[in-house]
Amino acid sequence: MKILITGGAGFIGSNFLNRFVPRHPEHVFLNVDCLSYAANLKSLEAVSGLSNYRFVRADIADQGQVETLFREHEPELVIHFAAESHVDRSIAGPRAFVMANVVGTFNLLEAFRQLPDAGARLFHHVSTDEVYGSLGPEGFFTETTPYDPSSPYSASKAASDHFVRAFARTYGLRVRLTNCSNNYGPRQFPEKLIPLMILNLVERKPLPIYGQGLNVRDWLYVDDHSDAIWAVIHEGRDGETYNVGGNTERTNVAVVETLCRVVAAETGVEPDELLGLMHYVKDRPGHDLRYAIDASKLCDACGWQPAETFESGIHKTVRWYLDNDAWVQAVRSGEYRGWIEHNYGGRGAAAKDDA
Ligand code: NAD
Ligand code: TDX
Repeated sequence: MKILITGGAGFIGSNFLNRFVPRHPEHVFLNVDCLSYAANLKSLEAVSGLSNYRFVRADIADQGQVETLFREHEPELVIHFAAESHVDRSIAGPRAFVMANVVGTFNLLEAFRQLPDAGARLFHHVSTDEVYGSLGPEGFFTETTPYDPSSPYSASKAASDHFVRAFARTYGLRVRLTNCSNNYGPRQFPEKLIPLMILNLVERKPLPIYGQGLNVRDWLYVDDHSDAIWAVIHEGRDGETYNVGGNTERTNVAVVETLCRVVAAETGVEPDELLGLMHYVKDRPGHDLRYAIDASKLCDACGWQPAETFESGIHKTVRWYLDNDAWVQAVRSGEYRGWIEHNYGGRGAAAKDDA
């Protein structure tokens, strides 16, 4: 099968490709990514030489590039990860989120529905639990919870979800959606809570906790998310949405304390020295209090269960960041951006094979 993956150079997409490209030589995986600040081709070194993997640099917000790609490759399955994904950036500059997440998704759907025999192909949309807004201290998000997004990021993801479902109903497309809780694991860009804190701990920098640190997130190890998407593609039903979550609610303070203790143990430092770096800063505007997922529909329909506990996943994640200094330095230094520009040229020059 020809599988077109968008956003495969980002955190979740690259972990997905590292997991499934080597296991499935019978499928061809075409990774389409514009290589934004959040992308890292170093995350794909293990698969980039495999014969069933190809990379194309393209911007999904560019209608012409998307049309060319779809005409040329005629994917049987699209798995759509690409997005602007950082909530704080969406508060500082929401326009990029409308372009990538709303216009980008729309362009993919438009090109998808024009493929020959489009109704026989499958479009899998990767989305977030943030579309449901904020929970109080009790209850869980289910697939029927009304949409109530709080940030420009979550509003743009909500809009993209609506377009996917509307295109299915209007044009008879086969679509499936997954709305997942917060992911963590290797290869995550260090602007999100867990990698940011790990790297600050290693460098003994302050650990900035928004507000009182009592906001709750439901954490899921990234490979468990990838397995959930694979399970929905193989066992799920067309037109359906599946919530994905790890039943692992933690306050932000509890997450940061755990990270302090794990990094201390892994590096032979006194935990108190690291715990002393915790530092409370101004809260995020529109900061959702709590996310918690009821994943029973997915578990019942597709037989999915998370394999990692929070403790095992956090240990693996801390170890990965400690062992992959070259990846970390590349993301942090301007040198990596220079390499991308040198090798891949301007953002507009895509829709042709680059590797
Ligand atoms: P990420 O920011 O790490 O990666 C996003 C990737 O998309 C990058 O490689 C980037 O270059 C690419 N991209 C962005 N705009 C593009 C464009 N216009 N054209 C082509 N490529 C573009 O994000 P992530 O954390 O890997 O998230 C992947 C998907 O999963 C997103 O749709 C996100 O909404 C969703 N999601 C993320 C989480 C999470 O906790 N990270 C949870 C639930 C859902
Ligand atoms: O420095 C920080 N300090 C802090 O207290 C950062 C970066 C975050 N936080 C808090 C804000 C949140 O309550 O930690 C929590 C997690 O923050 P993020 O890592 O920014 O994630 P979140 O805002 O919850 O959104 C994430 O989960 C769902 C992803 O960014 C989205 O892409 C995904 O859809």
